[in-house]
Amino acid sequence: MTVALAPELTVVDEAVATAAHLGLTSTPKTLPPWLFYDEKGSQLFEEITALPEYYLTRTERALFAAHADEIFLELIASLTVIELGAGTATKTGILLNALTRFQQGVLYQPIDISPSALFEAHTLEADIPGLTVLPQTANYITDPIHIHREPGHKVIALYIGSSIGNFSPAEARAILLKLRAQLQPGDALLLGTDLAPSPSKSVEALLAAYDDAAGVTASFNRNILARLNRELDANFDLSRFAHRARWNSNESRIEMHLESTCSQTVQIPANSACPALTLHFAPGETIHTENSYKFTSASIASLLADAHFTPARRFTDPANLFAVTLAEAT
Ligand code: AVI
Repeated sequence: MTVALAPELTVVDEAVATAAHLGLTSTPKTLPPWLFYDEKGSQLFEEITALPEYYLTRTERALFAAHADEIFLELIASLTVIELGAGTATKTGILLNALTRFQQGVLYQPIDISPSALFEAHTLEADIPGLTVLPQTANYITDPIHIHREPGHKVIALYIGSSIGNFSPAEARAILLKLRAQLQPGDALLLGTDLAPSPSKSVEALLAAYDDAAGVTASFNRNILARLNRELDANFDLSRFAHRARWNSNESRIEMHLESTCSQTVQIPANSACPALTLHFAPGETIHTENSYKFTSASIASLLADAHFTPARRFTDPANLFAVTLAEAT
């Protein structure tokens, strides 16, 4: 007698499997950008931040170095600091260092989904005398945010690094509204945003930041498929997907895509979360992997107003590449 065996299902991270299934069965095909950030992708992103073409990180860092004192003097209050999506918090050290010169003892609460990034953020405590780090492992989009407010302190929430740019306008508004619900009038938000092209910022420079000569961003983009091969046993041939960065002027965003260079079929076997999937790609068909929105002073102001914040100070570099906005919760 032969016994029919059910096909063996691999046990996978269900969020990864479900997101891949949903995105790759959509028309046009998409993958959500949070899938970039496995261990390899996080390493590649760190490399991106040091690339000559990727001006965002170093420009924001320079703005912090130049204006940290003004930011804290503007607020004239004892402050408790929280940070959404803190990551390893390397740039934040500049701000925290400055704040410890204005007040005795600073409580810093980094919130991030990655425990290993928060471990790194915790090491700031050893470098900055007077700093106490209280990390919170949470997804600030889906999980509740808990703020520990010291008595008599205002809260300053940091949302920097242009992280807000990776969300649609509706999602960005929802994130800020959720944050605002945890704040009191008079609390503050420091928001880092990348800026739209202007007479001093060309579309070419913007595109180069997302398509660098060394090909690190291309590897970062393709790593999303490598991750699906590793974790879901998919059989994407990475050499058959070209990295594409496009400027979408109607939406004011850089889009990253992976373009199929030929007609091809890719399999994702059945797993504990999803049935098997056979994907067909036409030559030139793309998987849309990321949006990175670019702002103007008007679009920053209207995003803040929608979430009940009023801009108080705006800091930009001479070429208007990047903006750091200090806003007050109203
Ligand atoms: C994390 N985020 C702000 C980056 C950005 O610029 O949108 C992600 C990135 N994608 C390609 N290069 C960097």
